[in-house]
Amino acid sequence: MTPENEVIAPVEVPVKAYDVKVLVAKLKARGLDVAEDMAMVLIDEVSAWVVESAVISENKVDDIAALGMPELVKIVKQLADKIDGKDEI
Ligand SMILES: [Ca+2]
Repeated sequence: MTPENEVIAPVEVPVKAYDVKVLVAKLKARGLDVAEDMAMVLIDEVSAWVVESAVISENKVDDIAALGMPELVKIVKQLADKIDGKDEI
């Protein structure tokens, strides 16, 4: 229950699936201003960390997820490439 005079901000629903601009804006709002080159580093390191962990973990589900990582990285990097407004990949 909210007070009668409380202003509730409208929820913004992205109109485009996997819109990197939306993600970057969300991160910036949380204090993480991500430049394209840093996004690429994050993608490389997080994906490598997940695959390395999948190999040594006892969980078998992450082994299957790790198999799709190269294709996922390719897709995510193409999206991250749009952060600076220039398509370079
Ligand atoms: Ca770019």
